[in-house]
Amino acid sequence: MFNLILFGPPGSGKGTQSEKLIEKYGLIHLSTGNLLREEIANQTKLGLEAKNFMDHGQLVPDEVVIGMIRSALEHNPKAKGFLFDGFPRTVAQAKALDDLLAEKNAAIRIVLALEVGQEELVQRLLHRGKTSGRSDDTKEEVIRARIIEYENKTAPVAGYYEQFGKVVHVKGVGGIDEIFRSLCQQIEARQTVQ
Ligand code: B4P
Repeated sequence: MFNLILFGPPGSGKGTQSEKLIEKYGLIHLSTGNLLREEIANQTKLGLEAKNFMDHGQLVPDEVVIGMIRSALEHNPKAKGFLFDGFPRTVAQAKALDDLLAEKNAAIRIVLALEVGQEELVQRLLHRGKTSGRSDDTKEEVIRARIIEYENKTAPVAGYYEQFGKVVHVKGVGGIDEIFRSLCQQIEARQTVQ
């Protein structure tokens, strides 16, 4: 099983690059952001609770997202690998993911960390907010709150995986295809995806 994490701040290109990577490598895409937005669209209890956090630029509680990932893993027993996008976002989530994968005798192979400067992130998300219909992309103060939440709670996740030598930093500024090629090189340098 080949499992990778696409890591980076909000707006760094995780969702954009995930679409291309899953197509190329036949991985199952698990985006906690997308899963949460589906819950909101379906007006479930979980979705209504999550919306409150997301609209304020805050992370949704760990137990909610860990539960969603557990269930997604259970629903895909034959997957040849997963691409985790926007998960884990806290060290507690990272440890829970390691435990869930260990139950399948699997592990995270590589963490690809996209590097993008803060002002570029804000501009990208404001731009997306004009068309995405996402309430968390329209207000600059919410976007900046998401970046602060990232620095405080999510950036330490890279340190967690660095102790196992799993993190590769990739420049996330430039053309989408150029960044995609850099990501593919790193994946292929690590292993062959079967
Ligand atoms: P996510 O859905 O994960 O949202 P994101 O980080 O904003 O998106 P992403 O990083 O994928 O966007 P992309 O750069 O591709 O999370 C939303 C919210 O859900 C969080 O704030 C949180 O509240 C909650 N949540 C999700 N997961 C959670 C978890 N595990 N724990 C707790 N809470 C959780 O795209 C951004 C824009 O940049 C696009 O318009 C794109 O076209 C553009 N772009 C991409 N690459 C570019 C490039 N190279 N050049 C120029 N523009 C580019």
